[in-house]
Amino acid sequence: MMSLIIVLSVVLILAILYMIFRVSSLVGIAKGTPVGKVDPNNGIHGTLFLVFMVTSLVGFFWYSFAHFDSYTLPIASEHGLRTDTLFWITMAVTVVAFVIISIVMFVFIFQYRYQEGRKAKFFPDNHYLELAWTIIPAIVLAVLIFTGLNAWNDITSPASKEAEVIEIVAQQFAWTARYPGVKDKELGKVNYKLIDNFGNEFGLDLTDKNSFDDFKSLELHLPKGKEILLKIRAKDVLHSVFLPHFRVKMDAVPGMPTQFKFKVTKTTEEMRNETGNPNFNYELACTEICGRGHFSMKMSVVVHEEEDFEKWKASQETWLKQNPDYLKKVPDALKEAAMIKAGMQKDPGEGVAAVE
Ligand SMILES: [Cu+2]
Repeated sequence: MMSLIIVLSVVLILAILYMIFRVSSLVGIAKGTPVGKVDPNNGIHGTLFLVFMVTSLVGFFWYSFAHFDSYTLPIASEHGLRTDTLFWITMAVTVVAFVIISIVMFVFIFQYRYQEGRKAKFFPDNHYLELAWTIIPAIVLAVLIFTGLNAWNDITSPASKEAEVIEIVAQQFAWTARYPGVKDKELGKVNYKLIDNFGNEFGLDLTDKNSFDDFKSLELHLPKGKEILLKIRAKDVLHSVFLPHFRVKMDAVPGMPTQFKFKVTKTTEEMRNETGNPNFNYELACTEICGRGHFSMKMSVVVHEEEDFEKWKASQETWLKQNPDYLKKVPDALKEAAMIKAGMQKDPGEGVAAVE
């Protein structure tokens, strides 16, 4: 009902504007102004177009340079350098085209404005001109697209075997990370049908022995200088993983796991020194409008040197240890192994200095 009223009001307003226009032209005719006569302010309009061109171009360049630091973040990943270079090359090419087109457009409006007694020149076509404005953009675009495609193919190529695999799970409105654990370094199997309200938010399949030492984290910890493979999934609606400093962006799609591999080049500490901001923290943000709480969907990211990262991992409690009720889901034959692997029971083979 409300939208019908809005549509009707818009139609009415348009009709009223049209009537005002009609009335003013009729008044003009009644006053004796000849129809089709060029507005005496034509020259002023032409000049105003030039003024608009100069102020907006100056404003565009001033803003782009003066506020450069507020819209470009420092890069902290290997592929980020490459994508940023491509981005700035594309930007340079398009800005040159934009400036030329703007100048030609507005200068022509001014230069060829109506002047009494001037006749237009008949200029049907020019093959050389048409070839030039077809072939030059075609070559430039092909070079941009193929270098971009090449970079994209490298960035999305399979990760190496040594990559640090981390799972990131999106849901309205939080991120949860799952690490494969320090014992087997393999993520346990998951099944969405096993997700419940009591603690199994990952849908961890406890019949798979790789799941015993998996652990959960509400902060994303990453090692510097090591390839990282983020395995991404969503539990409800579309979300999007965005790690702006690493130039990582990948949608999290329910029912369709995605992934992104990258290598971080600066630890949180190094970034604090570089930016001169002792409170600097990397962050992961959701860049898909996923509901009312979308704005709050972020996660802190901590980048360590590799050995500190290993220490951090070793200090984490396994998911199974935090949710001991789920031991009953582990097949009887695997229970003891599960308790040892989850750090709930000492490994008899390892002696006194074992887990815990
Ligand atoms: Cu989201």
